[in-house]
Amino acid sequence: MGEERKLSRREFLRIAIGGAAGLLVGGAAGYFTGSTLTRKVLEAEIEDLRERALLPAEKEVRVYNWSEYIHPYVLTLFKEEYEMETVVYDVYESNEELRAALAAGKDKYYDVIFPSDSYIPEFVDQGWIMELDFKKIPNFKFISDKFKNPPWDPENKYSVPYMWGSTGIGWLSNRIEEGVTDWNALFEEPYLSKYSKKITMLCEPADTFGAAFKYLGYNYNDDLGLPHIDEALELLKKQKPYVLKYADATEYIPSLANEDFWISLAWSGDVYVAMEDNENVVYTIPQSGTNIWVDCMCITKNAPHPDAAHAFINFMLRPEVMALNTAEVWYANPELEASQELVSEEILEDPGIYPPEEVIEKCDLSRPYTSEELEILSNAWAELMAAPGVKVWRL
Ligand code: N2P
Repeated sequence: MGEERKLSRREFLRIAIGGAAGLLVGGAAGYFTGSTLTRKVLEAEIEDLRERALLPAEKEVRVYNWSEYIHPYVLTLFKEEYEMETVVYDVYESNEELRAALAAGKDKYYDVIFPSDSYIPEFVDQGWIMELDFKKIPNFKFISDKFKNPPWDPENKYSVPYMWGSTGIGWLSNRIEEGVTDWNALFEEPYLSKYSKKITMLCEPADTFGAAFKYLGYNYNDDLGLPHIDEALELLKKQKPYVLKYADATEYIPSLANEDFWISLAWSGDVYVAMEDNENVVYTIPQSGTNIWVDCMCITKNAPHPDAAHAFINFMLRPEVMALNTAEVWYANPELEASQELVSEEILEDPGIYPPEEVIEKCDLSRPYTSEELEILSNAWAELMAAPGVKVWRL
């Protein structure tokens, strides 16, 4: 499966990109072969979008996104089509890293950022993100209704959804003989002793604690109050001696693929990226459920290039661009009607990427965190990091 998947995907991307300056017209029409859309329909739609494209006077945009979260060619396309002189694109690994950067003044440097759902209210409170001008984002109409007015931005003023997914377990089928079906694989024997120092958790505090909450039978997005936070901290401290690392995507994608990590708490699409290089990599949504999250696009309140930032978000919402990004990063996008016929069946039908209703029902959807909760989480995380156990001795 791995080799076949790899070839067909690479082939597809080659075709999609082949159109070069023809954007997703010539090239993507090849990619979309087999879909119900004809080339003509697609061309007409793209022309229509082009006509209404709002060309900003600003010639630069600075984007700060998660690692492994865009098709790189999308940046080239944007730069060409919007006649940008400079597109700065930097990456981070967690919401905590993003928060720290903004707190250190990077809100005055970057234009577009991609916070996760739960963090948006705090970013508004801190004055880090602006109210969006939806007149400049006409492509918002492509977002499915179920992703509009979410609990973390009830009037849809500050954010636009980008990709959604789950937090689950990436593991190696050739190494873990018992297989992995649920959270016990991260917290119980025989897994801990047998796979000691082959287990990794996420560098994102909310996810590592969320996994512990879920294993303990609480909501993944527990209210972060006592006594649950202490219980989760105790569990994570006990687990820590068996943990190799609290890893980020830049680490766990290659390390699952090269079999340095055997069981990793990880984000769905990233594990599929690792699968491209190793067919033993598996992604499992734990049977007892997990978190379904939505990452969003926002513009910093002090953005140096607000018009270019709006144009960039609008460009990212084009169904063709959404589909191209989904094909690259293996995450589901929120344009369930508009972009789905452009997404390959292989992705649409994969329950680890677009989970079926009965799986989603067992999961906890993200909810907004208050600043106080984030403070509690950050203290608990600091205590976990200070606890003994993670050092690996090598001769
Ligand atoms: C991208 C990971 C983003 C998912 N590599 C985290 N919400």
